[in-house]
Amino acid sequence: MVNFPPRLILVLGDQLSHAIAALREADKSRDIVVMAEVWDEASYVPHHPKKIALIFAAMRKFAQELRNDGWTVAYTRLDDAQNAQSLVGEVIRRAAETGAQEAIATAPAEWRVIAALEDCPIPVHQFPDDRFLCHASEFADWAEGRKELRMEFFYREMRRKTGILMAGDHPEGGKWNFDHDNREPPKEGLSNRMPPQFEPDETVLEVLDLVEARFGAHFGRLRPFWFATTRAEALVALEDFIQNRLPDFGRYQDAMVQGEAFLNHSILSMYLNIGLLNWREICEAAEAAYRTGAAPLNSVEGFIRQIIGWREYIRGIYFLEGPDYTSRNALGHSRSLPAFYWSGDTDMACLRDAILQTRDHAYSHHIQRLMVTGNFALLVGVDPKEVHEWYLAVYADAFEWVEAPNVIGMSQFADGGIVASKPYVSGGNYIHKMSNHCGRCAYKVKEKIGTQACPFNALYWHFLIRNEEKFAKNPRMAQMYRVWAKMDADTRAATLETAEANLARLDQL
Ligand code: FAD
Ligand code: DLZ
Repeated sequence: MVNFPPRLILVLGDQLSHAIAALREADKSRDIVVMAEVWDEASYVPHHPKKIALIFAAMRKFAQELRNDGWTVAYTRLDDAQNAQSLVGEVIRRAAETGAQEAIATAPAEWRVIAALEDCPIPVHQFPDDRFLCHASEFADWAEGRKELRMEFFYREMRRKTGILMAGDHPEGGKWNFDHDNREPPKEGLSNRMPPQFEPDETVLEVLDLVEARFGAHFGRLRPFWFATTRAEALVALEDFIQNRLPDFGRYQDAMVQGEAFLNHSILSMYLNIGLLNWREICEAAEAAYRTGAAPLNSVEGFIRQIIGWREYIRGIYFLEGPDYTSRNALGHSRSLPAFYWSGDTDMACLRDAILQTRDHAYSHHIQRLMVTGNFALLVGVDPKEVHEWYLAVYADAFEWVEAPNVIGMSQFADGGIVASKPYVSGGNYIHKMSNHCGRCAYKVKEKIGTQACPFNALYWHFLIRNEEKFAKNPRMAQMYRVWAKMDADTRAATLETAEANLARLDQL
């Protein structure tokens, strides 16, 4: 009988699914699963300590599940003496140790890691990651020949493809999109429905000590740590969302409440992105809640759209646009990220709250990311690469494939309008309408001019005026330029002066 050498089956920290392609390609009786906590991955940006702890703890537990299931697993801990501290280094080391001459991987979700595996001296066969609904090539076919890549049309294709929320050939309820009924301001007393909090077990406690010792200087609080770190726990988190927060998800999707980080959001992105949950079971659970009358259609449709619409669309854009996407800077912005993004030390209440929640939970919700931290960075003209690196570091769910199109494209308009048909910018009024921050802020949202005025107000006009050539002809923005034209000359001059003063103050920070 011929004895074939083992092959190495590489499983990365965001590939913790038993149905992952590389495991399907493997032979349990012959191959060796390789998993490694490595310095290179833990430090290419200063990840939030909670994010590193989530990934390491979930990796250790997944490795144990694989062993229980009969796999041979070569697992490297960060502090192991022999650790080569890079993914490729670990493949080379394990190959030398076991006699393996080739490796199998599920294609990584990041250009940087794909390129590293392609350059590995041990051949690494990369199999498509089929945990997504839409393969990159299917997205490219959809995009081919279209003048604009609008998410809404892509989403309808995904509804048809999956049959989710369909009534035969028609969308359930007669409409594809129920946002008209969504996005209400917070009602008085709207507060957190806390997601379930999981008591750290021995594995988690060990990881927390390691992360504290090695990454304690990174921005972000490690403790208390209550994230799910196994699929079983993530399923509990899913069930909790469906029962307790989904019914009002649509209504309060865009609401912001001081000190309340979670509201009606699912807090599932981090589990979905590392493979503990999959899109299908999440969407089926949400659809079942609608079919049984436990949640209304506006919430369920709005939620499902985020997952089979936005999430898949964003991934399609990342792979369509290629590795240079993170270097795009269509508006030529060059300001450094204000230092308070790393401390929360600002007297603007909305920014402070979003940044402190980020520090405490490695989480803030979509509207805080888009219309508070993202909006401010765009209005003041921060270099989009710096904005991208901040978002990639500070959120537990941040992996480049999903973070970059949201930041470079949706939030900073640095891709020139591929993801967003117009820049997501606003003055203080939007934040005032959707939150209770302004009543607790050092600035006055109703004032536009002077040192007491909410900085978002004058900065908003400054942004529009300095980019007039680019946006005045955009039909979705023309109205704002008409409003500006109708203001008297003194008000316009004072507004721009206020904005300049705000920008000068930022330079002194
Ligand atoms: P919910 O509000 O409950 O939404 C449900 C699910 O829909 C999420 O879990 C997520 O999987 C998906 N989803 C919703 N919106 C998007 C979107 N725009 N793109 C992709 N998936 C989406 N999401 C990440 O997963 N990782 C990131 O690094 C990330 N960075 C972002 C940066 C910016 C500037 C912006 C504007 C958005 C970003 N998002 C990112 C999208 C979105 O903000 C998060 O997915 C969401 O806040 C996660 O919280 P949740 O699980 O409670 O989501
Ligand atoms: C994000 C991350 C971190 C912090 N650490 C590791 C690690 O030590 N080992 C590992 O296999 N993966 C890690 N990851 C996830 C990888 O960076 C991820 O696979 C790539 O970003 C591709 O999405």
